[in-house]
Amino acid sequence: MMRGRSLVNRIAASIAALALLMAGHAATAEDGYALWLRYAPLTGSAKERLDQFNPVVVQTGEADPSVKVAEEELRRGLTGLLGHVPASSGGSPIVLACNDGSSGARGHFNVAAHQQANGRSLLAISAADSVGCLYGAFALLRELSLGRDPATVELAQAPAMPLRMLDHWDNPDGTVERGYAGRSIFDWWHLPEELSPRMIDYARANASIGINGVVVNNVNASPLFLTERYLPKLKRLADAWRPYGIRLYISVRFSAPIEVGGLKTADPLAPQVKAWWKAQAGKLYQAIPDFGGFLVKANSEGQPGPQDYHRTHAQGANMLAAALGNRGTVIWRAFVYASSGETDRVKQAYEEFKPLDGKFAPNVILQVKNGPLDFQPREPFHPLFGAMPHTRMMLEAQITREYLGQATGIVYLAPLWKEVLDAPTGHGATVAQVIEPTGMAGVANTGSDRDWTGDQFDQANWYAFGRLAWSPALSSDQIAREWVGQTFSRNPNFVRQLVPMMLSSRQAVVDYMTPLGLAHQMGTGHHYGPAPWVCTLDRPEWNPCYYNRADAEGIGFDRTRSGSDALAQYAPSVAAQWADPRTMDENDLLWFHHLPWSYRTQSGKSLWDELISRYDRGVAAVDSMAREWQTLQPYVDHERFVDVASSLAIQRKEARWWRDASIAYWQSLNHLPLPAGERPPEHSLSYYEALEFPDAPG
Ligand code: BDP
Repeated sequence: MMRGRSLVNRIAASIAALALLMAGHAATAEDGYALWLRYAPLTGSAKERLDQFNPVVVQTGEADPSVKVAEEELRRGLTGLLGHVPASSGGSPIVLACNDGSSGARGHFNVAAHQQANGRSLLAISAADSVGCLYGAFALLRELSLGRDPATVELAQAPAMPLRMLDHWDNPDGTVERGYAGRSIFDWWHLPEELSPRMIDYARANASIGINGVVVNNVNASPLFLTERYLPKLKRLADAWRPYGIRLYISVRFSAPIEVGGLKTADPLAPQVKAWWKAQAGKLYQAIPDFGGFLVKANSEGQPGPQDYHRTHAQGANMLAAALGNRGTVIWRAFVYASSGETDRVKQAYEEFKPLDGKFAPNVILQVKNGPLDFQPREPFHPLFGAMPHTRMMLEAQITREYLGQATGIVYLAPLWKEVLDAPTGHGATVAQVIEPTGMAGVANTGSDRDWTGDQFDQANWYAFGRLAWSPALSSDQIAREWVGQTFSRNPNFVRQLVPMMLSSRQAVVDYMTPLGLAHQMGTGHHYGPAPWVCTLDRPEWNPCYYNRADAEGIGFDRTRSGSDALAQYAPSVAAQWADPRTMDENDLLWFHHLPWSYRTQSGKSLWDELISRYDRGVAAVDSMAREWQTLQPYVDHERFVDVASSLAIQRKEARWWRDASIAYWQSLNHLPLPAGERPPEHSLSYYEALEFPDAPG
């Protein structure tokens, strides 16, 4: 009896130790590195169904690298989901058919379960090409990760747009412009000899959401990327990513012919300049046969460009397009504003590019930011969408949160992008429809931090960007559900509570930072924290005061006919919706209108009171996220629970800081009392004005 008990105890103790070990193992893995590709073991009925299905990954013996990667991923994913290595025979085969003769968009796939004569199911992943198969494998794993019954899986998908890209603002020295997740993930120093395993995990993550193009360097481009020294480095990356369906692109500096080519000019019409770029393209293609092309920021914020030689953007872009030939694409950015003169900054891109409609070569794409200013918490969509019917146009979004609190707390960006994608341009199409023939690029938020994005919840933004580029029709809600289920927990209670928090988090950041259509009120340079008082910078449009136009009487930017008339750049049906402050969506109120503080808003409150209630609403929303997160502890591993909790604590402080500093400044102008019962700012205006952030990253 005693002996029996002690044996039982010993066995129990070893089981406990093993469980601890496994838990320990899991805990060390739960640092966010695995992203949404965790493949955590299924439980309950989902586990029973997969066990019963007993998937067997059929080895095709195909030499195609993408097929091999797909098979590997299926094995890896199923091992995680099953809790053991999948059987090698006797179960339900998963078969890849990667040359099924179908036509359609590159990357499309079908996944379907069939009943076999022997009574077992068979899961077929079929596609016209091997990358389609890889996408199919990832899609199947996503379904299974979310607990779907393998015997009933039926997917038929195709990417909505051909180009689904990440733009990295990474520099050769390892810094990342507007990066908040550590240093660059690209190790140019050790390349080409060493390829960090991170480069493969990065490619897996991208392929899993359908990203198929990566610009590896900053738009404020170093000419180094066009030197012989960098060619083998770029080649090594391109070779590593090819199986994952990712093409490599680089940002180029327009004056590179002078800086690294030894020429006296970079004039796009000069024969020696044309010849130099052609030779560069030739070398790139020789090393990287599927090289994607060039991304160009020209004549913007001090960058060189064709206008330095009195040539147009089209002349500059077309010269590079000719150098690439029809194998590659020039992606020319529309983010420009003049370094002299004064027009409303939000009007300038339209003024410069609209007259060039139809003048760009067929392999040039104009890349337009979602809004006409610069990645603000909320902007109306860019008036160029739909306004250049003879120009290929893609959308540029910012995944890294330069102006939205950088990498703290929870700010889920899918609702921001959806707002733009779903907007009718008034030219007969929504923004999504305008860009669908072309694509979407997202400014990446990755870095060397273990969790990749500096904040667990910013992984959701990388994920959401890819999913929306794959299908802009997906809802923010569905994408959040997918991400939460794969990344944290599939527990329905957890998902039910967390997803609404994510969905409302973007409006929260708008509310506590720049409510009612205010914009660009962030601290100069670092763009972190509030600075609406700044009014002394050289260029007028660098100053927050330029955008708020606040004084004793009122606040807001008049962009109607009585003001800058930026409204006239929109199609008449769209302009009409914003023309009247009394009927328009007040989310954009002060973007288009300058109004007295006493103006009666749709809530019946004065503009001043409404503004304050919006700040309060934002602060309250963050408080409530932080409170709710505490209740979610039972569902989340300790490491990530604590990580998110401390990040939310910072966001709570930031929300108060934004509210208080903004109110203190507006009060210094309008001298209005706070509505009864309102908490006064915690500090004086001079306190907020004196804050400095010399060590801010990015
Ligand atoms: C702004 C950033 C700046 C970028 C610029 C751009 O502050 O760092 O270089 O956009 O998009 O948002 O070119």
